[in-house]
Amino acid sequence: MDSLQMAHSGPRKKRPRQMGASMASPPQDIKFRDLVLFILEKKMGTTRRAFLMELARRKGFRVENELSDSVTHIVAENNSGSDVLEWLQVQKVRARSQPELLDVSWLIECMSAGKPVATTGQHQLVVSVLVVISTVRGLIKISPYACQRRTTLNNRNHIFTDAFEILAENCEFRENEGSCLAFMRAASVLKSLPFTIISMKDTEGIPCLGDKVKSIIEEIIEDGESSEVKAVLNDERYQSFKLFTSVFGVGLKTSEKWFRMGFRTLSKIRSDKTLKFTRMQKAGFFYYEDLVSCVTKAEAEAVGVLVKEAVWAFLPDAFVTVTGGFRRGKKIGHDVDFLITSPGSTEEEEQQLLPKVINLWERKGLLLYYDLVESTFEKFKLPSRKVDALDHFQKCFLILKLHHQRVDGGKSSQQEGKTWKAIRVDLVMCPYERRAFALLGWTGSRQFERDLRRYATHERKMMLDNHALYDKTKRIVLEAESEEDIFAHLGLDYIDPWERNA
Ligand code: DCT
Ligand code: MG
Repeated sequence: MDSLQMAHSGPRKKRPRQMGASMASPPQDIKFRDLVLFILEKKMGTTRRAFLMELARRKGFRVENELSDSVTHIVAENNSGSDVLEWLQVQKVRARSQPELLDVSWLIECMSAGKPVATTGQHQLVVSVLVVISTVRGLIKISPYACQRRTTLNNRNHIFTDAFEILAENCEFRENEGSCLAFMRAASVLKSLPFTIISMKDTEGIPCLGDKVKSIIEEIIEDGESSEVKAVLNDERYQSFKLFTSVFGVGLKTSEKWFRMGFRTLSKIRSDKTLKFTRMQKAGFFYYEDLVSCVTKAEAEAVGVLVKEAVWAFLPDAFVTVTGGFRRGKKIGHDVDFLITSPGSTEEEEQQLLPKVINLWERKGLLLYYDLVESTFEKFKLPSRKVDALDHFQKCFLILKLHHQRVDGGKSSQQEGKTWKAIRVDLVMCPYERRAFALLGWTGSRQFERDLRRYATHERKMMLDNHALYDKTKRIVLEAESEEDIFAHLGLDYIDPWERNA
């Protein structure tokens, strides 16, 4: 282990001379003939490289001094897959068509084991599918996957993204999935740009911008607005669907029905005696004004206190984490989402928590609406193939009564008479060992999640959902203690929650 620690800690100041790179090592027995290693010096340094080469050879690995077409594994340190590829491209000698590109952590594990260990996503250097584009500020790299882009709330292209979000919504209302996705992807990539688009030249090379999207960008640059967006905003169907779906519990199907029946306003629908409403829709109408006015950060924090008080009354060791838009740093949201998990609970205690919490709030008169969805979670089930699959954890969709005095000590704006506001809250309860997957899934944004799953499927041959990650090539389920672990399994750079506003 001593030598390995040395491998970790880098070169010592007084290294014996025979460790130098120029020193040819004596021929040693090669035990593992299937592998031919090459260790990249770039960013690793001559001394450490020589040390690792020597060590690997002593353990029976074949290590080449120079790159050749017989090399099967290239080991690098502090380099991304793309860095290594860039380096390979300028070499005079070609490597064979597809050597594995691995992080030095793989070699160190091999040294520990005294034999080659299987390569996993943690070791593999990903050659990200980045497109390099030239801008006034120099070259920048943009991935077609939102999970490889850092998207903060600092959107420099609102004028375009607002337009594409309206067009996407209109396509959703018309159940035109393909176009909906194209507009959402365009909006998403534009949100991540570190500059504002001011001419068509700025759009060159940016992924996810098809001809249709580009023609709309061009029109907005020239005229300040898009005629298509204008038409949508004036469209009766769009306006009605937008209005109807703003009611909690009303989706596309109900909107379609009401629209076909000729309804155009909520007041007509509310007062119609022939219509039947679900329990959810009744609550949606009853608390409509409160629910359409967004939840502020201060209100979300006050709800957080309420949730923690209730949860900790029953499970003092539980972790209560705000997820959704507020975890991504948003200042407003349509609801407040929480993930709850408890390291020390039995399955039964876990299952009992949400009903107990609901019961407590009911007794305190804080529960305005609830819908408890029982868990359909199965431990051994593989992740879903669908990009938009619902998860299986036990969860609860609520409307809570939040007293103004609980927000900022009552300093916030108060309506005359009414001393509280109805707030939409989602609680999700997950088994402790799945918390990283649940947290990643419930933090969103939806576009970020979709692209994570798409990336896992198409670029890594893995399946990811809110419960688990499965490696189809190795046929193993990959465990994770944290979100960082999941990104590492996928070979992705870690993206912080506030950079997931795709
Ligand atoms: N999510 C999920 N499964 C669901 C619903 C949501 O995995 N059945 C994920 C996707 C985003 C995240 O949870 C939070 O969902 P929302 O609250 O709908 O979105 P938000 O990003 O929090 O936006 P808002 O501010 O509108 O609440
Ligand atoms: Mg939310």
